[in-house]
This record gives sequence, C-alpha cells and structure tokens, in this order.
Amino acid sequence: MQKEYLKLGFDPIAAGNYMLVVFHLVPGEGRDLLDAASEVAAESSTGSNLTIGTATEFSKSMDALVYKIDEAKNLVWIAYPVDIFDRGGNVQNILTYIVGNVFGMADVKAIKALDCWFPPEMLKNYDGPYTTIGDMKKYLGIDGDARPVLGTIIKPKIGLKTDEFADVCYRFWKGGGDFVKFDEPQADQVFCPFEDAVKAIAKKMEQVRKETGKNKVMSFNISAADFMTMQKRAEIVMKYMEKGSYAFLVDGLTAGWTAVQTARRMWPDVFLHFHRAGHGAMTREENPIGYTVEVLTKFGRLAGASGMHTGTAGIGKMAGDGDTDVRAAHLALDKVASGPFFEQDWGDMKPMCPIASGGLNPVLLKPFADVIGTVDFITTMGGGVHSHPSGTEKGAMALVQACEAWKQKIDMNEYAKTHAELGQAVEFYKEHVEYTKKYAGK
Ligand code: CAP
Ligand code: MG
Repeated sequence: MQKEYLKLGFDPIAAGNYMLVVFHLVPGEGRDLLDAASEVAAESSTGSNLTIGTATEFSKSMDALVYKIDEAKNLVWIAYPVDIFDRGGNVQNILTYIVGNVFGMADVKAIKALDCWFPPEMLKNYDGPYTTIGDMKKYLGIDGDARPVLGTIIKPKIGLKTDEFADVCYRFWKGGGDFVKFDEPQADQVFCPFEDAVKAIAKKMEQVRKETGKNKVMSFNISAADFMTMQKRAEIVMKYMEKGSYAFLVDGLTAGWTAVQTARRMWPDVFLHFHRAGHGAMTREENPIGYTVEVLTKFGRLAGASGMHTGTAGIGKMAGDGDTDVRAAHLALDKVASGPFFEQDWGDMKPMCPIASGGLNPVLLKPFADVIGTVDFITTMGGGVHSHPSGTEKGAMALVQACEAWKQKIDMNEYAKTHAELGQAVEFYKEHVEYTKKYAGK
C-alpha cells in the first residue's frame, strides 16, 4: 500500500487544477482495492513499486491521488495534478500516464478507464477542433438543410486501380452523395499510387461539379510511415484539390496521437477526420483492460479532430452499446455533455462531429438519425451503398431518398413506392442484412 497516493475524501474540483479519471479496477493476487488503487496512482504519476528516496517535497505535490473508491463496484477515482502533463498541449503524454504502464501491472488483474474530466484551466492548453462540420456543410451548400452529411467509403476496402477508384467516387457523387472517404488502409499502393489517385479524383470531382452544380468533399487518408510523408501527401492533395473539397483522414490509433496533432497543427483549416481503427482492443464492453468509447472520444476532441468515428449506436455491424455511442456523439458535439461519471463543460472548445460508419445502409439512416439526436454528423455507408442491386450511383440515390423521407417525416416504405432506388434498397437490405429486417418493416 502506498499511502502517499491516498487522499480519500479530498475534493479535487474544489482544489482546482486536477484532471480526474474513474477506473474500473480488479486488484491482483493478494491486493485489495485500495491497495491496488494506490499502486495505480503511483505508477501513473510520480512513483514506482517502492517508496523512492529521491522524492522531494515538490515531486510529492505532483502525486496522483486516489480520492474515492467504491468497493462494491470495483471503482476508483484518481486525481492527476495538471502540471504533470507536457505543457505543449500533448494528448499522447496524458495517455502515457493514465492508460500506459498501469495496463501491464501485476498488481491489477483488470483496469479500464471508464471516464475522465478536464478542468477548465486545462482545456485552454489543448488545441481542440478548428475546422468543423459547420464549415464542411457551408462548403457543400447544405448548411441550411437540417440533415447529416451523406457519405460513403470506397469499397472494395482496397484493390481498386486508380481510375476504377476515381470512378466509384464519381458515381457516388453523381447519385447525390456529399462525401467520400478513403477506407482506412487505402494509402499509396502500387496499383493506386497516391498522387495518381488525387489527380484522378480531382478530375472526377470537377466533372461532377459541372454536371450537378454541387460541391463535394473527399477525405484522403494521409496516414503514413513518417511525418515527412504525411506532409508530402497532404501537399499533393492541396496542389490538385480546391480548398474545402478535401479532408485529411488520419488513422488516429495506428498512426498515433502525434500524427493526429501534427495534422491538426500543420493544416488547421482542413477538416481532420479521425478514424479509430483498432479501438476495439481498448473499448469493447468485454475487454477488462482498456478505456471506453467516451474516454477515446474526449481525447479525440482535445487533440483537435474535426470529426471522429463514434459508432452506430448498436444499429450497424460493429459491436457497441447504443447508449455509449450516443453519449460519445454528444461528448464530441455539445458544449456540455455527460460521460458515464462526469459532466464535461468544454468551454469555448469547438465541436467535433460524430462520424457514423459500420454496416449502415439507407434503410438504417432513419433509426440511426432518430437515436443520435443531432443532424450534425457524417454518415459513411460503404457496403450499404456499393452493394445496391443497381450499383453505386443508385445506392447513393437510395441514401439521398432515405434522407429526404426522414427529413419530411414520411414513412420510408411509403416514400419507397415512388422512389425506385430506395424501393430496391429496402427490398435488398431487408433480405441481406439480418439487423435491417426490424427497421425495414417500419
Ligand atoms: C465501414 C468501414 C469503417 C468501420 C469503422 C469498414 O464500412 O469503412 O472503417 O465501420 O468502424 O471498413 O468496415 P461499411 P467505426 O460501411 O462497409 O461497413 O466507425 O465503428 O470505427
Ligand atoms: Mg473502413
């Protein structure tokens, strides 16, 4: 037991200048909850497994403090002095403390960060989003239109050659879709070199803009092996594409938080799209070690992503609990929003928009839009558009029609009777997607 790190009853919010974390914690062999909690507080702040002789009065003032526990639920509340964090607004540094070594400690059998809270004075030191979905909607000319941004992901996930890739983008935009994204592994592959893809997409975007009179957006994955290459790819996009017509996608967990913040700081006026591939290892309900979707989403906003995948509220293909995803979406968007334990006031930090993706199709737009409680999100349907029986363009039209029906509060099945592409989608997805059945009937 490291008593130095225990201060039950202490009020860190009144004291000010503490970031708070609630952990679910199962002690290791021979440890009780308070004991294990003190070890976690030590390891995730100033200490080690032994009381060190080199500690000073000042260093002890930087100790993380266990200020509350709930034995029955295996919960511990730990307060972190904000001065221990890198003062360069560095998200990676915070995570290295609170979800770093503690995951590997023998003193704990399970540990999961369930929620966190940032004090107002701390928020000022982090970038937060600069470009928002509001800017994107303005560019798309839909800022007055109470609806989400309608998007797709190029599928197959990988393997299309340059012109094939650009053609799928064109067909989705021609069908009325707003937004296309690279799939998360699409980068600079031999069969679809990055610069060639950008040039081909730029041409197709120009063509569809002439044909439809509408602006469109493309989210290019600039994740790369190093920042110099990330920068090169970003510069290629900026060379060929009109400002506003592109977003930068970063695979935030596999490329890393520094990649996310580098993109945010180098190109603040470009929509920064945080794809969270790999998050399941930390966030899945059944994982005893990790952090929640809410915690991940809070750090995405702190780091300055303009939009982040936050799940489909249990309506799509990915595992995930509906309430969690809805909470995460509002933690991303709202000025004040509740996580599982804390209410976070983001002050004047701009909103980050939820990006809903994963097994969605036009039939699922309404149930998702109804449950998420905002129109400020981007929906990206990959399989749910490119598997439409009449192809991508009709798949996009079905998505647009599903959105029109939803906006006008017309029953989708009614609307489908006079909108063939949606009609086909309803029939097809009801047949081929198990979880769509229960929505197709309504
Ligand atoms: C969805 C997707 C997304 C995941 C991400 C995929 O494709 O492109 O990357 O949904 O999950 O590769 O599976 P579909 P999340 O539309 O074809 O399902 O948004 O939960 O991070
Ligand atoms: Mg994907």
